[in-house]
Amino acid sequence: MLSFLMLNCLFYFTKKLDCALIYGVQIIIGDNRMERTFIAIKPDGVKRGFIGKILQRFEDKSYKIVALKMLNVSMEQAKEHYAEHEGKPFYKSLIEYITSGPVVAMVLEGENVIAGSRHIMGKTNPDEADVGTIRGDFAQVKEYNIVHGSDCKESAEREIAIYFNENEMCENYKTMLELVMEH
Ligand code: RTP
Ligand code: MG
Repeated sequence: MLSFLMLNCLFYFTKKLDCALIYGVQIIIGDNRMERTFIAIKPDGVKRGFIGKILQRFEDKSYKIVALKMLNVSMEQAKEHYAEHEGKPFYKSLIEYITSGPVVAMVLEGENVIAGSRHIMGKTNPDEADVGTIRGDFAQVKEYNIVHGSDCKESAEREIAIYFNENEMCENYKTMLELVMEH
């Protein structure tokens, strides 16, 4: 048991430091890997007509859509969302970009959905994103990379709270995957 815990801690501490502790604690307290994440189709994705195609990628993976809406991101929401990037050279244009048109915001639920959905999205820079990922297939430049996804559990909880109220969560249904896994 002790070596199992140590192995997990070692693994998670090689990941991004800001998320390592949270994942480590999750394993130690024996939580399963069901998570929620915040995903947004950014204004360029909406304007280019890719809402359906992007949603399809996440639905194909059978992640459960727990909340979904289209909205204009307010300046306040944008600044709160991207607070970690304040002061960086691209911060101003990032805020302008995310408030430049509607986004489609959603909460997805599933096993390891935070890392899994970022895998589906691909790397930040579309030049480096694998073919088959959303960014690899639909984007060319880092500043217009079409989709956002939380990068760790702490970010997911924070971002979901910026965009959704508790009463907007629709969890009272079962996906086909949930039904299949009952047997
Ligand atoms: P996101 O938060 O939007 O899901 O993207 P990410 O985690 O893959 O990347 P992050 O480092 O959090 O950057 C947030 C967004 O800022 C823009 N960016 N521009 N010009 C640049 O060097 C630069 N770096 C980042 C991108 O739109 C990126 O998605
Ligand atoms: Mg990010």
